[in-house]
Amino acid sequence: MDSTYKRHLITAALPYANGAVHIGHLAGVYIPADIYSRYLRMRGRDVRFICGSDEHGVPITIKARQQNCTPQEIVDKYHLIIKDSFERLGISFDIYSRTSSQIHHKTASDFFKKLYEAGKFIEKESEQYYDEEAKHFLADRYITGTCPKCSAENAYGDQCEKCGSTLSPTELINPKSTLSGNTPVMKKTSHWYLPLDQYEPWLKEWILEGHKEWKVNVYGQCKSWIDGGLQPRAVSRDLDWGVPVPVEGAEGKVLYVWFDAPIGYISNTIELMPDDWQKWWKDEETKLVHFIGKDNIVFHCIVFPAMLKAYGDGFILPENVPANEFLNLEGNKISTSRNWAVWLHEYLDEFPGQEDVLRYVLCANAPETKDNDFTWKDFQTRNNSELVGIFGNFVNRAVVLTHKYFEGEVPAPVKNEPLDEETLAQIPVIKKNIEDSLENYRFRDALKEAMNLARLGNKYLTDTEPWKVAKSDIERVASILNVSLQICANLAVAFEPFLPHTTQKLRYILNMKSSRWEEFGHGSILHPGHKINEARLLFDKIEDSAIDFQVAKLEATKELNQETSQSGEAASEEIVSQIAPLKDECTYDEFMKMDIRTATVLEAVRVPKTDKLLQLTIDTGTDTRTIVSGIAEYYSPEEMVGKQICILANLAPRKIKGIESKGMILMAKEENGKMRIVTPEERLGNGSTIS
Ligand code: B3M
Ligand code: ZN
Repeated sequence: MDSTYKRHLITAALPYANGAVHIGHLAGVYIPADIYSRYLRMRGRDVRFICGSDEHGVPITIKARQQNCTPQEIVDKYHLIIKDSFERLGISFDIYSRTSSQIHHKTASDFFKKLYEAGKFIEKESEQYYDEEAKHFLADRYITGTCPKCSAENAYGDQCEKCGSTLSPTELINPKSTLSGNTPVMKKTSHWYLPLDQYEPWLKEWILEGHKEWKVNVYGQCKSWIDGGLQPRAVSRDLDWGVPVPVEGAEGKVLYVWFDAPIGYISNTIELMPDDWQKWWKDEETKLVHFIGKDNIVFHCIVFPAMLKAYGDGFILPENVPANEFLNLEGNKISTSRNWAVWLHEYLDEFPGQEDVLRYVLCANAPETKDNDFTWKDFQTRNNSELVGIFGNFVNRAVVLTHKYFEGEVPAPVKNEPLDEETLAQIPVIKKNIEDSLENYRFRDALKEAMNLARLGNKYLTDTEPWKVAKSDIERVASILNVSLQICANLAVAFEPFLPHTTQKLRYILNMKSSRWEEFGHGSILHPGHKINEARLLFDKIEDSAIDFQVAKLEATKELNQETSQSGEAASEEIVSQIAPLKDECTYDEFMKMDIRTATVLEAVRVPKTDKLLQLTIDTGTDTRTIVSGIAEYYSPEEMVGKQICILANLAPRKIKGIESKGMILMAKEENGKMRIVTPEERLGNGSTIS
């Protein structure tokens, strides 16, 4: 245990506020960081767990343009969704703030200014693409063109999504600005750069010599960056969204998002402790640990430390950066743009009261040393066979039997046998293994050890069979249940960092006021005569139907992605289909009478004796209703379950084949007859209004 440190400052990567949080973020960063912070607090350490939304950067401005709103509106929306979903999952930040805050703008701006005035930057002029109509320099993502490697259309200035090549804007063939559609011109612009090359000797010493204990994937990436020769790194950008560069004549320029974002850790700390923050960031007796994903290693191990080093003033450096690899979903890379993800806020809505199941599965499968895969089948199996079948089953039997034979009071151990001591002697061993694993950022191993405690209890009860012994020897049963209840009480402590919702329930059942780490490991937490409460299930079985629904949702997404790419290909083959003539003009008021909303298909069946009709049960966000639709030729009932659709919600109800149908599904229909449902670009809440 790091008893040499007075304080522990834990940071978790600031999630971009241009989308929700998904299971990849949780497994990679937030669940391990929360387990570590909770554990340290239980050990009585002085901890601050810092995070907040990362609200600048080009992706946010692109999303704002796509959604025809401002970047501030985008970050306001997603900051709240992210913050709320973290709270519901039990991620115990001491502060979750945001980088569009005034305090962050001031902190980042002052940080830049100090380095600028100390001459720590170099200024370089370069030529960049400029859109003369939009009067805007173009960030890489604002330029598209033909990929020089695979000739795919619509490659971006930094990357071709088709062949995955990393590009630079000048490589694109026939570049176009996404702002005006025009061909951009090259224009001179100057920016400031942090000369990372000047910090190479120091970084070699600090990391390659001084932190050989860092995780192999982290140390290895740092070594290859340093051995590859560090280059000056831009710290400003031509953008109108971000922290303005605080230098005369720098209008239209902002701090590069990866310069300002890590300073967000500092500004969040200042916001949390305005008078006290300095000792957390400028005292060697503070241990600083950054929790991140592997794509952020260079920024947290090389760029940000170089910034702190350049700033001086006693800023401490990270003691460790235990970055995780990536989590895939059902064998494919998680992708927010293709909606191939399990979104935390959706999970919490669809699995109410099962927050800890997700925490458990994502910790058990965490990509700690290599990319790993999340499947819904494995999620169900781990819940049903491990949480329900072992942990929950053991606790339930111990508590029910204590009520059955001892009126809910912890019995004194009257008739002990060697097995009892042998079993209790296992507890401190398991505790030590958990401590070693947690203190070395091995969270999967720590969780496995905690689960071994539940297995120990479950096996002990099964082997001793108190329900049989009770017929002849109630004194023996007293000892067996005393041992079992001690193991239950130890579980309430051991699992606190991992499954906080569950241990809260378990403490209630055992009538335990708190769960202090130092109690863990003893065979006498609950004293004879201690009254426990009635049993209640810690975990619920997850049925196949719940898993089928989730898989169907993903299938619908996959199909939509395939269509989108196919229709993209079809378009590039210049297939011109007959297009229906426009209808007569309608007035704005006439259109506004239509109430068009999103909905999700819950059930779907064929209408008997018809070829074209499906009867759908849908959730409109305000009600569950039936719609009959002529799409059976294009979609099977199975395909429709889980799909998000758009409906005309206020169409007068009508009977179709004797079934009352309330509303109409929006379908796109080509003149050649092909029909496809219309669905939002990414899943929204049911009942979202479409205008
Ligand atoms: N906003 C998250 C990411 O790269 C990025 C982390 C910033 S931490 C200072 O996914
Ligand atoms: Zn390409």
